[in-house]
Amino acid sequence: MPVDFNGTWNLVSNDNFEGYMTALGIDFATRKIAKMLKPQKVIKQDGDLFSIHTTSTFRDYTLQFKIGEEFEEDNKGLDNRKCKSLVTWDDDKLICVQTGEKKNRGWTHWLEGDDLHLELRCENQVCKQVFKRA
Ligand code: VLP
Repeated sequence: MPVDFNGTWNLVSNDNFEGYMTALGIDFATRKIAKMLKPQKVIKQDGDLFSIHTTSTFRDYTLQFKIGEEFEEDNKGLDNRKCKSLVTWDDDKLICVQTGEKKNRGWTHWLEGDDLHLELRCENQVCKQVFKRA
């Protein structure tokens, strides 16, 4: 029985988002706005099917996927680079590998106590975010 990520989650900490955005090639002005944001995630999990809506006052991003099925991701409103993404379980962690122009791109979600954790990776940069239930 896998972990249950369902819920609405508010960002409470965001370590090295600046480094992650720089590695993605996000311009200075956009980074200044983006790092002030406190995004919310709404996660819906139904068996192998997931949707993750990341919303903020500036931009929103929606991702839908099925575990183990590679799909094309457009990263629209983020860095706008297309990649091939694959999400799998590694024990209780949800791991996404985003294959494309950027090396070592991907993310990992897991639960720790009542908190949702997210590690975002791009090239040599790692951003660590923690969310609490809304
Ligand atoms: C781009 C990089 C900020 C910064 C400019 C726009 C959407 C795992 C995964 C599911 C993510 C979030 C990636 C954030 C990259 C920002 C707009 C911020 C709000 O989440 O939950 O997509 O990859």
